[in-house]
Amino acid sequence: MATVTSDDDVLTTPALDTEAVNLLQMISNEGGYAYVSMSTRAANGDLRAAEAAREMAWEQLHSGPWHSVLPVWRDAYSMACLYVAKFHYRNREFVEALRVLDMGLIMGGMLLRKDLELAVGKATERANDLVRVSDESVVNGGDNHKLVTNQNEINMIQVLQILPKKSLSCKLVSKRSALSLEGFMRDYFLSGSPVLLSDSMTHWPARTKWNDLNYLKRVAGYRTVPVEVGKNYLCNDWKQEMLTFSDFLERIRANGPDVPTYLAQHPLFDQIQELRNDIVIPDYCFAGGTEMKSVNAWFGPAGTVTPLHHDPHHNILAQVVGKKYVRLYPASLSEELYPHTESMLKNSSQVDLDNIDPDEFPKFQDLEFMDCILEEGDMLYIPPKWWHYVRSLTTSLSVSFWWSASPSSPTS
Ligand SMILES: O=C(O)CCC(=O)C(=O)O
Repeated sequence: MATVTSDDDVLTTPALDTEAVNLLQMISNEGGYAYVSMSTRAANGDLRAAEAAREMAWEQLHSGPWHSVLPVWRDAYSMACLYVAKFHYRNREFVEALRVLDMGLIMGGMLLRKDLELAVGKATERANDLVRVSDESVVNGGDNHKLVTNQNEINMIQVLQILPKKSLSCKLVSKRSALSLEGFMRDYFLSGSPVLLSDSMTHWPARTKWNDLNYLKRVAGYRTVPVEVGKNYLCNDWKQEMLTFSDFLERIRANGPDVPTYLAQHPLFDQIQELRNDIVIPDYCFAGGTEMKSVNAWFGPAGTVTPLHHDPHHNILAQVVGKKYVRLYPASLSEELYPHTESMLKNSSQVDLDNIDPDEFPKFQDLEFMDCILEEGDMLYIPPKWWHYVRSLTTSLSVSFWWSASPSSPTS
């Protein structure tokens, strides 16, 4: 008897169907004959061949620095992920399919992105349907489902013991409530001065939704995300891992004595549409004839540290859940901040603010800085090239918006 396959059992991949022949030709041109052979077998439903093709593309992605990887290999990786996911989906292994699709979204190219997104939508729906019947992962009762509660109120005496020396004793970043775009341009953007902007994100759905573990698990629990584990990216024991968002949230909740797990500088909102719908690009990011460069998530437990560094873009760092301490030094003090000399780390300071060595870095000692505590609902404007050090004081979910001003803007 012939097996009947309904549309529901198949992941449709319109872009892959149209682009496969061309893409395989381009991969052949780069000498990827083994990949082409495996991928052709994968298209006929051979899982092992699909896994092998994915492995081959993965090796290519890791064959040198990221910027030197040929874009065709990123598309090849997405292609193989789609073949593997199609197989799992047909077998009703929806969580497994999602894991592979997310890897395609995170590591793959743009050519087949629409297919990956379409497939994620279908697989998420099917995975949630299965779980709705018996949901054991939902956290019930009281405040248990909250990431941050009133009990997490910070004690300033304790906080000052954790923060770098002299914190909150110099100049505080000025704070403005519900500042207009014109006011922002006139008083801060044009002069390149930091400002703390309060009461400008009350309308974000994220402000009411993201402090709820049940919500986050429901919309993103099965999704795979890259996280950083270790004191910070300048330390030797620092590493990256891939985790499901659910497992990541559990780690945040457990936040034991070990080193923190930080979902840092990840374009989560390109990956997870439901979370994208919860945030709003602040009007301030339209200052200067904008080009949006990236919107990144910074999610983690208390105690994450982003060491002193600077970025080339204008930045609004929006605090959705929890609190962070931020310290800022102007670009004019760069020399006294001892930037690393290797090209990859040139934008990071050698000075560890949590353990300053005055003999090694004598010029650093008496530098003036500005700092602030970024409270839930606050946004901090960090002008381009301003050095910043950030430490989370509670579990914290923040979003950064990086943009560049048009070349004709006085601040570009
Ligand atoms: O929140 C953090 O830990 C760091 C944020 C940051 O460095 C940025 O937005 O550029």
